[in-house]
Parts: sequence; C-alpha cells; structure tokens
Amino acid sequence: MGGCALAGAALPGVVEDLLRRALEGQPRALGRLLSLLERPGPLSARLLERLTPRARGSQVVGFTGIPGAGKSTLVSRVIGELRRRGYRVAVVAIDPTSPLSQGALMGDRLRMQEHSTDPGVFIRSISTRGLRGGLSLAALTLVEAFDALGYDKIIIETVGVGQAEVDIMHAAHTIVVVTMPGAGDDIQALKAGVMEIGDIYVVNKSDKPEATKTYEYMSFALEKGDIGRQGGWAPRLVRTSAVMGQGVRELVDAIEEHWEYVNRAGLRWERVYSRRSLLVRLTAERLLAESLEEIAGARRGELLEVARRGSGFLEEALRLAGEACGEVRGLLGEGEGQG
Ligand SMILES: Nc1nc2c(ncn2[C@@H]2O[C@H](COP(=O)(O)OP(=O)(O)OP(=O)(O)O)[C@@H](O)[C@H]2O)c(=O)[nH]1
Ligand SMILES: [Mg+2]
Repeated sequence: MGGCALAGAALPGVVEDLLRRALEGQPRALGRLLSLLERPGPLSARLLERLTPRARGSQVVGFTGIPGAGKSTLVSRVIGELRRRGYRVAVVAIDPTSPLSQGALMGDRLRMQEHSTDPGVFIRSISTRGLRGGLSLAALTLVEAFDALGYDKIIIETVGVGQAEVDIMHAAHTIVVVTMPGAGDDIQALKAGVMEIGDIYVVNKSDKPEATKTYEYMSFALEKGDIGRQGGWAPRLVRTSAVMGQGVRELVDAIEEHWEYVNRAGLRWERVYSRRSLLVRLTAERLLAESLEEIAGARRGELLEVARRGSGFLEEALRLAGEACGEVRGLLGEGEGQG
C-alpha cells in the first residue's frame, strides 16, 4: 500500500458516487463497493469509516461445521424463512481453503441461487486471500458493510477448521454448528475446535435413518456440557433436513430466541465492538506483514548470508521486524500530514 495516505484523506469522486448509489440500494453499485471494501488498504479503511455511523448492530449468525454437513443448503432454507418473516438478509460465504473442496464456491452459489433475484437478499462469496488473516479481514469488513447497509440478518458460512474461521466465529452474535448423521469421528475432531463455541447445534440430514443416533449423542454431549458455549444461554439442539425443508422454522425460532437473549444480556453492541477490535488488529497485522514482505525482499542477500552462516537468526529477524515497523510508522506520518 506504499505511497498511499492512510489517514485523513477524502474519498475520490468516483468512489463517493459509488457509495451514494450503493446506499440508494443499486445492486451493481453495491457489488462494486464491496469489491473495493474487500481489498485491504487505505481506500477500504476510509470507506468503512463512512459506513460505520449507519451501523445498527444487526444480528450476525455464523454457520460452521464439518464439510458437506449441508450448511449451504441449510443457509439457503434459512434465508427463505427469514425473508418470510420480513427480514433483509446478507450472506458472506467463505470458500474453504482446502484444495480438496475446490469448486465449493460454485456449489455455494448454486445452492443459494434460488435467492439471486430477490432484492432483499445479498450473497457474497469470498475465497482465500494471499496473506495470512486476509480471509478474516475481508469477511469482517463485509459484515461491517452489510450492517451499515441495512441488512437485518447477516449470515457467515465457514467450514470451521482454521484460524480464520475461529476469528470470524468470535465476531458473530449467534453461532450455529451444523453436523450430520454418521459423523461420530468428526464430532471428536470438532470438539477440539468449534464444537465448544455453539449457541445452537443442528443435526442436519435427519431424513437419514442414522440421524436419531447422532441426535441422541449430541443431546447427551450437550447435557454433560461437553459442547456448547458457556454463559447465560443454554445451547439448543435442532434436527433439520435441509433438502426436505424440515426443522427450518424451529432453527430460525432458535436463532431469534438467541437474539432476544443477546439483547437482554447486553451483548449486542459488545459483540460488534469486539468484532471491530479484531478488524483493527487484523489490519495492523496486514500492514506489518506487507511491510515485512517488502523488506525481506530487499534484504534477500543478507538473509541468505545468515542462512549460509547458520547463525545470527535472531539478530536478522529483529532487524527485519524493526524495519517493517519503521515503514508502517512512515505510513502513519504520511497520513497525518494529509489531515
Ligand atoms: N439427505 C440429505 N442431504 C443433504 C441435506 N442437506 C444437504 N444435503 C446434501 O449434502 C451435500 C452437501 O451439501 P452442502 O449444502 O454443500 O454442504 P456444506 O456443508 O455447505 O458443504 P461445504 O461448504 O463444502 O463444507 C449436497 O449434496 C446436499 O444436497 C439433507 O438435509 N439431507
Ligand atoms: Mg457450503
């Protein structure tokens, strides 16, 4: 982002125009605005600050769980039910980073396609960003934008394995963990990760005969307190069949009840602020990572020398880190100068 002012600068006229049209609800302008926001940098940060005064602290619902559990199919059903209840819905679908699930992005689009002509629904898919933390940053930025753009419910779909997913889940008001029958071993695996963060658990694919066993297992695990986010809310367990459209109303009821709880417990804005704090932290990491990459490139010779010698690792690392910090400080000064 070198050379660009980071603070205090006004938006270019074309962007100002785009922002105005997006706020009027023009879908094409909204799409282009989101593309600008997704690209980390000064422009995205400036734009975001124009949007935050409009934020309403809308409910952010994270859907996570094992690959193939039926999250996208279920989310599509949930969108339908939320629409029937009069809500405007935005979705951030995160493409799994695993090379095994290539094409998942297309899959998500297809599964939610039934809503593509509904002006009250906006679905945005994002995939892996080059630098670490990039995915979380893009997702959190989109959530912030949708909150300001008047969406009542914002859904994030992730696979729930990596750090990015955990970050994002911490930014949600309500976390729905989706599992499916015959996923016994996966439940064990998930326990270490997202299984303990759910407010609502879903056994999807209940049209399958093995579903009863999974439901009983989950119900037992919840009772024992093995899974579920701790606090003033007793985690719920819901049985659904996304393909048959069963249990969707109950799931949306649970999502609504949890929202009532969040408001009652005074957690609504607290979660918004913690998600924004994370956004700022990730932006800082991003700035440092970019500077570091640049500096490591420029010091390739010295790095190689240290590598050959097999010593002086820490000294070289400290030098790199110090120079990267210096660069970032330079950017800040530049921005302040623009006042
Ligand atoms: N029998 C049955 N199949 C389902 C149900 N829900 C989804 N499926 C099927 O399960 C497969 C995976 O569904 P997705 O909605 O893509 O699952 P996902 O969890 O979003 O998958 P990833 O995003 O790749 O992790 C598809 O073939 C769906 O048709 C259900 O309730 N019952
Ligand atoms: Mg999916």
